[in-house]
Amino acid sequence: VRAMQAHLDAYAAAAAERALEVTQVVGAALVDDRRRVLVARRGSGPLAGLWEFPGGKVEPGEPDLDALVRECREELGVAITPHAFLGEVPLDGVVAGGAPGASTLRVWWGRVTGGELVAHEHTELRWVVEDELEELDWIPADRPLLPAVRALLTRL
Ligand code: 9L3
Ligand code: MG
Repeated sequence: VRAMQAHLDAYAAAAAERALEVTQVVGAALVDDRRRVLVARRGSGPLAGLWEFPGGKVEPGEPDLDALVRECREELGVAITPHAFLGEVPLDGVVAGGAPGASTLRVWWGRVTGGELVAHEHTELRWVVEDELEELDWIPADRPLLPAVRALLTRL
């Protein structure tokens, strides 16, 4: 009985820890030397067809910027150099693929520093100028970041 109680305690502790785990998502606003930013169209899932800044979920214990570099390598086939933090937006934890609770989408801007762009997970990649940003059909989470991205493109 004592062994079973210890087992149940451990199980409850692990479950409580999981419930507190928050899925963080990182995204990259990659710019080129012509004042354009890279946008990507999601190919599958509930957000299929919508545009986003490429990126994805941060793994447990992984630093945000490591996740950003990893996601760009996995999704786009390129090496990137992050330059500065652009902004963050709250995300529904369940929508983000994690436990209920507050998650965030954190976006940095940066540049492609190696490799050739290939859409490994998206249906389309496009370099757009500032004026083209608002009219795209965005994932709701990404739209609040557009003023910061537009300001960035203007001052590049
Ligand atoms: N998400 C929203 N905006 C973004 C990114 C990269 C991701 N710019 C949302 C979509 C998913 C969740 O975060 O619900 C996890 O992203 P992914 O791992 O499916 O790319
Ligand atoms: Mg992704």
